[in-house]
Amino acid sequence: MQMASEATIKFMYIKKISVLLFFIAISLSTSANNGYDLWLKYEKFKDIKLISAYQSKLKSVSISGNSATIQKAKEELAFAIKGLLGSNIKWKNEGIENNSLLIGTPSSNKIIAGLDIKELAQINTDGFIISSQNIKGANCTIITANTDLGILYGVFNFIRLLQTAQNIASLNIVSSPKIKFRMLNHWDNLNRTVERGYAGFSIWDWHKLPDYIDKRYVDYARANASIGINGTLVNNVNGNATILTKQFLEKVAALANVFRPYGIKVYLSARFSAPMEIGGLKTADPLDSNVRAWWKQKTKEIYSLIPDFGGFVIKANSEGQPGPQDYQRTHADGANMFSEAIAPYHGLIIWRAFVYSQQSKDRFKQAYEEFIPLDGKFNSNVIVQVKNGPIDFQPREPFSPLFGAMKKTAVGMEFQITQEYLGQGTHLVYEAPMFKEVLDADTYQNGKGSTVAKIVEGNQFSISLMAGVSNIGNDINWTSHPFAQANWYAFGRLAWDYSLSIETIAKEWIEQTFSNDKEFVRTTQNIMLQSHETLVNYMTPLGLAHMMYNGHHYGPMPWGNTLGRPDWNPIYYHKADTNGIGFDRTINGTNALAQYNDAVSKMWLDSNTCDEKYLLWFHHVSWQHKMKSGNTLWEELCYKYNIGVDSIKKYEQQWALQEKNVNPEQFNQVKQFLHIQVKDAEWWRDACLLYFQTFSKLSIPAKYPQPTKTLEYYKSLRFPFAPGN
Ligand code: BDP
Repeated sequence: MQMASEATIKFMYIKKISVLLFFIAISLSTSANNGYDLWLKYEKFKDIKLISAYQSKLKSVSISGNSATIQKAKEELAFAIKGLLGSNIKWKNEGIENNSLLIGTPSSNKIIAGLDIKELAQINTDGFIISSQNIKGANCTIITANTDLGILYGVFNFIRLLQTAQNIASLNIVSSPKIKFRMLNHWDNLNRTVERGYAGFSIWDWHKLPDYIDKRYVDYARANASIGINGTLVNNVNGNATILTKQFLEKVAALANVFRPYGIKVYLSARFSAPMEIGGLKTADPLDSNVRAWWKQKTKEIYSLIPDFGGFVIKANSEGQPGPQDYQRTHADGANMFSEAIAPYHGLIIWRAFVYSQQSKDRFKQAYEEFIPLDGKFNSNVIVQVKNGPIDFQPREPFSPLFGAMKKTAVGMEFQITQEYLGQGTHLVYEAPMFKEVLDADTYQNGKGSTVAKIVEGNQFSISLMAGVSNIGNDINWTSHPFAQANWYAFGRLAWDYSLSIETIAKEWIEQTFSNDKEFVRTTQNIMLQSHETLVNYMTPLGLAHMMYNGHHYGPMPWGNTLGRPDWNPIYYHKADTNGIGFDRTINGTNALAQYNDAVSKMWLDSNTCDEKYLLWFHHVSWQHKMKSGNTLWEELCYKYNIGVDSIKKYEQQWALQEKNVNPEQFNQVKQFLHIQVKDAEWWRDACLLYFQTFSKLSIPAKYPQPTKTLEYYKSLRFPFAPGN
């Protein structure tokens, strides 16, 4: 073998090094752009004037208090300033200086106490105040609150002002969350699969816990605290009793330790039959004294490991889960058993109202029918968690009639952030308009203006709750679709303050996540604001619902009629026949409309005046039914499906022009996802119209593209390993 010359070896060595450097450079330049940092990106401003304007207002910073929470606030601020302005904070211990930032509660900071700020009485324990003050001739900005957690929230809010390039010279922000418990619900299994999760596996690495603490847990807590989320249910509502064993509780305790400084409490889903499965009892009857004693003991054990444990979430007698009805007891009997066990520790019992059985003629009505008779029978530390709509997180649902109808029971909201029925991991859908539509809906239950949001805020109860089923997984960017991060963000912002506008939330998210470029923000915000209506148009227009594939729920299957229970089949929901389409929920049908206050049912009672968004939710109308546009129902359906497809195509074109404004990695990711979304929208349109055409016997107007494939083709599609199932 010929020996390589010294020069060749040197050359190869240099080549190797440069290849290595190239890869290091690539990974450094892209690591900041893979979406991991969420809306906490803290990238240095390009605008030098803005940097110096901020620097001149932040000559020094003092922060008082020495709790772990204050320490986190301090770290975050230093990290953000370093990133955004490229400079280190000059920390000051005492005294006042012109153009400084002063942070503390009146009890930790004498100067702030001396200001005697009246607004502190207006905010609750989590609220904060950010205001510009002149203290003894020095112009300062202060961040104050009644608690250290309020300070942390205030600091995150101050950082948001910087990220969104706000003027901080004259501030007067008084902010307090309207909802007390602002929670994420993770439907995460102990084997790390995530029910209805589309962003990889669970971020909880149970096997390595409690000894290995993934940095993700800290970043998860930072992200949640930054938007005010203060609770996390870490395991699936389809519970596994193993989470309640000592081995797993120690793992949960390790997570709780990470979250505590960020004000986030841990909750657990309690499997009703756990006393039998892990406790060796013969029954889980909630009135059995041994069962009650078992839960008391278990709760005591949990609090010994996690002193600030938030409470239990229970899915009972729903979709095969065990519950009190297995023993001829009521939901209230079940909930109150837990309530008694947790009362000494001031924890919360969250009892889900998502119940349905095949006995019911109309699944829409069942939760109301089961829970209204129990109103007033739940103990005061129990809150009933109700899904936003009466069925199950469909792209559009009218609000659940339970809101406002339960007068003597606290009722919380459950939204689904994960996009089970909204295109899953690949469709761009900004959910804030969907959340807001429900929150703003008037129930009329306590007179005009009793919006769902006000009912959830529930002033007469000491507990109020908004929960969102999480869309988080271990994908590098947490949520698969970069824009799905906006849904996590928007959920938190609305749980804090449901009066925030969807426009504001979208804008601030875009600015923090991508860029402050005005044109980019405008275009992207427009896409986001329209995206939900667009999805409704190409999936379930005019009040259609639940036409997704069996099981995994990806894609259209309006013909579905093979599952054992009628209410699991799409044909149960749309009821298409040769006469027409839609579910008659008037007095001629199931009369579900009667569950609403008269003022509401009046709006939806008549198929000629009913808001067309909800038409087929409440009426079975003929294919020739005259719509407000002058179209027949069939023509309107064709129009809606087509406008849905056209809108997505338009977003695809608009996004293609944004290359210069977004980092290449996320730009390309969104571009590819939009392409999938276009294809999926066409698939939805063609599959649904071809299928409904078998009943309407009408042709698709010639002005629209005609399907290029047959109905049989669409029926033959299978997705055996679709995620989240
Ligand atoms: C349905 C989901 C199912 C959940 C259920 C629930 O398909 O996976 O377990 O909701 O909320 O939407 O309990």
